[in-house]
Amino acid sequence: MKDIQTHDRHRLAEKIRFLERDVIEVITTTFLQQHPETKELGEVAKNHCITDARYHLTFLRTAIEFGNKDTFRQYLRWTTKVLQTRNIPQHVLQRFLEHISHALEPHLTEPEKTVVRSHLLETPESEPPEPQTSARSTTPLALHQEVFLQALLAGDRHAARTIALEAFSNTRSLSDVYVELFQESLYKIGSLWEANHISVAQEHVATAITQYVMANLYTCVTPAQPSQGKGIVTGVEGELHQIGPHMVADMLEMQGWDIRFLGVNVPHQSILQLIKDFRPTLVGISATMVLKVPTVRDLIKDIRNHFPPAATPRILVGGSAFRALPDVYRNIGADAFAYDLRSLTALLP
Ligand code: B12
Repeated sequence: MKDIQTHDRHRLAEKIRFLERDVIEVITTTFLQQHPETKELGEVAKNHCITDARYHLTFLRTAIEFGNKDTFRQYLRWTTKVLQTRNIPQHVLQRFLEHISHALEPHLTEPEKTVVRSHLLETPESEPPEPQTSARSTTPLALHQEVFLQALLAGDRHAARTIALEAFSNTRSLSDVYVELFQESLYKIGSLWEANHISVAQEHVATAITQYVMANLYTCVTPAQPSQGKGIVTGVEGELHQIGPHMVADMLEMQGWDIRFLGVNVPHQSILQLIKDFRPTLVGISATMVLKVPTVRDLIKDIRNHFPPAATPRILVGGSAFRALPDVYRNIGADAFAYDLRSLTALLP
């Protein structure tokens, strides 16, 4: 983004955050007035407007803050698809984005308006996003993957467990089973939900089954004796995606790290306290939602402010948010980023 400097981007992102509440109110009122057909839906339509506007604004300011318009484009492609599969035509989204632009513009300078318009008013491409994948189609576990996904869709946790144990006995590699079976199947589950082919309940069932199978599978391996040092793995406040960091914690433990896995949505003060008490040399932070990247940045800043450089652990970040923004880890003060479990292994001593 050439039209605005880095510090101006931060200021604009902050301004959007500050204006959020008022802008949401203006957009909701205008949108509902201009679409009288939504009247019969009453409060439901209003609540949808509020939620959508909050999402659009949050993704907008995050993309602006990190100077990465592609993430907003990707978000719009995703939103377009979710709406289309629910019979909401693309022009409704476009009108909605125009309302956001109009509501923001009176508060913006000319260069800021240009940036906001360039994000909001470019027609979102309607083709579906590329499915996230890191497994090659020729992977030795391709067939297992196919059937594991079917077991998740069928809600059959016993079948899923059997398939995973079988895959493990073939490969003897926990990271292969984690990535090729669990991760890839969950990415597909996400795409199916996005396309409205499965319900939220089915997505939850698939997640719960995967967690059950992971726990079962982990009893089949013997972690190495702790020899690498201490580490903690955590998700930031507001982040609910737990399986990725769980895998990272398991993998580090397998490789001889003494690990404390905190789960996700952890208050930052508690993370800082644990670092103080446990004194890890490694901290892994996970974020799935791009809009959580600023929260990761704040946590890293707090860690660096709280501990002198010699006592500061090495900070690794990962998760889908960073897969979408692979260079951002440097700007937010992390030491390294790992794309998945295999690249994590490559980063470690
Ligand atoms: C399961 C799931 C949920 C569950 C999570 C439950 C749980 N206990 O974890 C629940 C229902 C809570 C959920 C909620 C939401 N979700 Co969700 N979810 C998913 C789903 C289907 C799977 C996530 C997953 O486990 N992936 C598998 C793991 C293994 O992959 P991973 O996290 O990328 O981890 C790997 C690497 O990234 C890396 N890694 C991860 N962390 C770390 C950390 C470190 C330090 C390192 C080094 C590496 C590393 O290693 C891992 C192994 O290789 C995804 C689909 C997807 N594409 O991921 C959607 C998805 C992420 N969710 C999505 C959405 C929209 C939401 C909600 C907003 C939905 C809603 N309307 O409420 C909320 C947001 C909640 C929040 N505030 O965080 C979207 C995000 C779209 C976007 N553009 O950002 C996705 C992509 C679905 C989709 N295709 O539309 N979700």
